Amino acid sequence: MSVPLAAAASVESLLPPPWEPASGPSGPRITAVRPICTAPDGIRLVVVKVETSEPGLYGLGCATFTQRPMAVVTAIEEYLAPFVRGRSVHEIEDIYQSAYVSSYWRSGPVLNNALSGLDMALWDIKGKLAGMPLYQLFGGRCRTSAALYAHAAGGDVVEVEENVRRYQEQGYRHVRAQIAVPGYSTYGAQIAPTKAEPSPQPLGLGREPWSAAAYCRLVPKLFEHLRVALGDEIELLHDVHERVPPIQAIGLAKELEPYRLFFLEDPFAPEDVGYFPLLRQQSAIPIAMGELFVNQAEYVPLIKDRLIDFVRVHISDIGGLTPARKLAAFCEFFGVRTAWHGPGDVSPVGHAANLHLDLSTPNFGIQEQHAFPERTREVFPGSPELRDGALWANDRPGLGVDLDEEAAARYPFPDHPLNGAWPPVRQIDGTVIRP
Ligand code: GCO
Ligand code: MG
Repeated sequence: MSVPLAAAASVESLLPPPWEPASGPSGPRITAVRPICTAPDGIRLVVVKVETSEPGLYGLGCATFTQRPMAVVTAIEEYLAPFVRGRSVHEIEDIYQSAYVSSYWRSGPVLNNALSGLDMALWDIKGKLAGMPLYQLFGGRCRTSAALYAHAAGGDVVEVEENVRRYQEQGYRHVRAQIAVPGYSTYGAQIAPTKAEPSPQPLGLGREPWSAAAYCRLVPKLFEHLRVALGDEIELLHDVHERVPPIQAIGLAKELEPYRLFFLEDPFAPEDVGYFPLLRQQSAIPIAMGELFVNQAEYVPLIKDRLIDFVRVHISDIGGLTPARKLAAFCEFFGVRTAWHGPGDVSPVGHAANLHLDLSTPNFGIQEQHAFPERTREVFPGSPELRDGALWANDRPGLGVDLDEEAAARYPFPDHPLNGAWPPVRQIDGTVIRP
């Protein structure tokens, strides 16, 4: 739509689009799009509430980018809310398409998270209007619940083994195993230094360094131990978290192959995806990739060339359910399975969005679990239930999760000058490496 500059100053002149009557059967209209910040479990969560002209009708969406939450809040308040106020709640696809390109320079985690908050909330509203849980609108369930993988970690192989067993006793059949590397910082085992409250520090001081070589020597020993100790049944997973130089990651994949992992996650950083064809030639280890991708163009080559087996998509980072549904369908045609990102920095609203796709997507692979602590459940009544190593949806319309705003306000973001930003991870010589 070409709008003269003077006219562009008035939102009314842009809305509604020509085919949408100003009132009548086009249904409820968006009256407000509000970011709500809360940290019941110490993790900074951003959830969007979309309010409508129909009393009591609202939707919720996850917009959590925990390392840059206030940038997302600004994008919502200053740009997205004025852009969609007055629109009919029914036009999800058109709202997604027009909001996506309204910045001209598009995508990226800040804008996509803002868009996701709006998009998921509109799907939530659509489900409420239809009186159906979202998995019904998405075509109905193909399974009763979504199999979960839990995170087991430890300071040595025996401790990791004990923690895997603990999850097996609770009914889990899939467990991710991470081990601390003595003397070094590691992703996923120990009090994760990358997530500790940061303090600006001079080179190399204040925390343990990272060593790719020490890590790559230890991880095959962990999985050898686990296979011998635990037998063949248990499905084991591992997250490299992009920390290793590409050729060492290829070597690691080859060494891990005999232990039959369910998947090896993020062997390369997004910047190094050119290595996937080489990895594929050398190892049949199943690969999960993509939690750091923020643009559809990053997935397409890896899927169409059959270079990965699972997509690890952080749904709010790609803009919400609208793009995620298309991506899942694209994956189906190439035999790639879904493994939506589900750590603690996805709100229960986001976990519910994952779950409704898990239930209705034929090419579902596995769901990452996060056990919501009591305080998070207090803020988000209706959060999906974890039972027997699986995630279960309730039968409420829409996403099925609510937000108690008074409770949310009791848990403000932790007060810290960096407000969620990660401190650097460094090699022994002080060089910063990917987290
Ligand atoms: C995973 C992850 C996460 C991320 C975190 C970043 O669960 O696979 O890699 O733990 O590190 O979500 O904020
Ligand atoms: Mg990961």
